[in-house]
Amino acid sequence: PSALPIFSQEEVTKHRSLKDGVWVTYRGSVYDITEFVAIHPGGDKILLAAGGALEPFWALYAVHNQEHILKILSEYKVGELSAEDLKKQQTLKSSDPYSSDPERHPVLHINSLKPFNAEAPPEILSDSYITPSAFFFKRNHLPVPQVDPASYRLHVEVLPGRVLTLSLEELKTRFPKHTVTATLQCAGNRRSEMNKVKQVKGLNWGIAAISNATWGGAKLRDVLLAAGYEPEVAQWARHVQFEGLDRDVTGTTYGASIPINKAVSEQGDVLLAYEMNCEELPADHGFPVRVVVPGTVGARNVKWLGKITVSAEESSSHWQQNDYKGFSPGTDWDTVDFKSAPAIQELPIQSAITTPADGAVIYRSAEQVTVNGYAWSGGGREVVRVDVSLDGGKTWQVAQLRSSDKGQPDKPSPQPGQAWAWKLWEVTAPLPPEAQELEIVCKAVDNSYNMQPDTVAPIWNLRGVLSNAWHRVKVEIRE
Ligand code: HEM
Ligand code: MTE
Ligand code: MO
Repeated sequence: PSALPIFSQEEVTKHRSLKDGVWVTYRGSVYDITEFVAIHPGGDKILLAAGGALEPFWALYAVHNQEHILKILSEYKVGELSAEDLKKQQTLKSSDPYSSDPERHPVLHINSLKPFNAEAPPEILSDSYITPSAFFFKRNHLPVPQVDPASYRLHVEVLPGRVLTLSLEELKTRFPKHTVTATLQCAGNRRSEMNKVKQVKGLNWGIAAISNATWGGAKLRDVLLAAGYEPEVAQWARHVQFEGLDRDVTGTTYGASIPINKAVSEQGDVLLAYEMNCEELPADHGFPVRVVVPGTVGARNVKWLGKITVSAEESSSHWQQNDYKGFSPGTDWDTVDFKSAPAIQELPIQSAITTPADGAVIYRSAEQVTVNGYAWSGGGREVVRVDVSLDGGKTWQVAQLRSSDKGQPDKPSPQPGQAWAWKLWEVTAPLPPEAQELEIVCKAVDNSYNMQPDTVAPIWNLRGVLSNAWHRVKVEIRE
């Protein structure tokens, strides 16, 4: 029984601004979250719920249905909602915006169901050079939009007010089709390792928020040229903005942008992809059209693409401005200034061990151990070496790299600056005679001689992005 006051809905609704205070209700309780608004990781969207119920918003942004978030909320409790008003709320039950999401393979490890975020078990990842679409990681911020391919239109605005509109058929027939094999990695890949240092905010990704596919589509460069991109535009243009067709409750779409140079460069290989692994793009990966920006963080590879705009400014979207940025380990939510850091574009060098799994057991009678993994670097930089240690980093050996499936001949080397796809690697070594445990470590080197940092703590950041320290797994040796 709480000693807190009882409020009517009318009273709660009076608190809809920072000036009058921001109140919300949740499951019959009333919260004054005025102080929390400025430090909310999801930005000022939170104000949409001001004066009303959180439930319909949290049905859409179901990332909130977690213990630690309910705990934050509980700190702001100021009272109870009157029984009569609570009953009225319950008759307003909203329908589930995720009810038309596609089916997914049950083998995926789900990090969040609504929106759907999932990754493959690591051992599946290194079993094929091209990740089958069903096992390709899925990272959605919103419900999957249902797009009718017949009425689909892509709007391309190069000069203000002059819009080229393309149907799916026109995109496929008016422009030559290119295929590019490119690895996509979420900025949050391996975030769970940062969580072990100190809690960060974000989905708890393991090592498989990275996958490799062959994408087919029109070159963004060709489409921009057809839409009127010319030297005069190059004088003022700095960015290309993309808008998705997935929307939140206010109708705001997912959005991001990339630098214009990447978009128009012949060597940039940016695609408006309508095929993934030789099939039509699956619903989860952006059907009917997505942007593929090789070498660039997943967040800029906008799915369910609706609009392209050439601009002097970056995208103003939440995900470009107030998320997907890196900060010092000394910066926390009370001191962070998102304007002070650039948006992540190219990603740093990365590698991880896919097998054996952490905690696996190897029997002495096996005499040897085989270690598998992946390695990739952003910006088209090629992975040139992976070092593997079985003793926590004291001694090292060089892994064998491949850019194809096991037993298949390697692909020809990419041009410098166009190494968009990962390499898989493998080491087989005798078990050290005395050891009862192995601490297996890997680290990769790219052709700029960029290397991974050895530990996580010095690269910890409040959002848990860019997690690329040496990957370590412990394995027990049993007699
Ligand atoms: C993210 C707390 C209300 C929209 C988050 C996160 C926290 C949080 C802790 C980070 C989650 C994570 O990534 O692990 C809260 C609390 C709320 C509240 C305590 C109420 C008092 C709202 C409302 C909205 C909203 C009402 C929308 C109208 C979002 C969005 C994100 C977010 C869009 C980012 C999700 C993403 O990364 O894709 N919130 N939130 N939040 N929140 Fe809230
Ligand atoms: N595009 C739209 N329209 N909506 C999204 O939520 N998520 C982005 C990007 N493009 C997203 C999007 C993020 S953060 C990543 S990591 C990649 O898509 C994931 O692509 P995938 O689901 O095909 O692996
Ligand atoms: Mo992402």
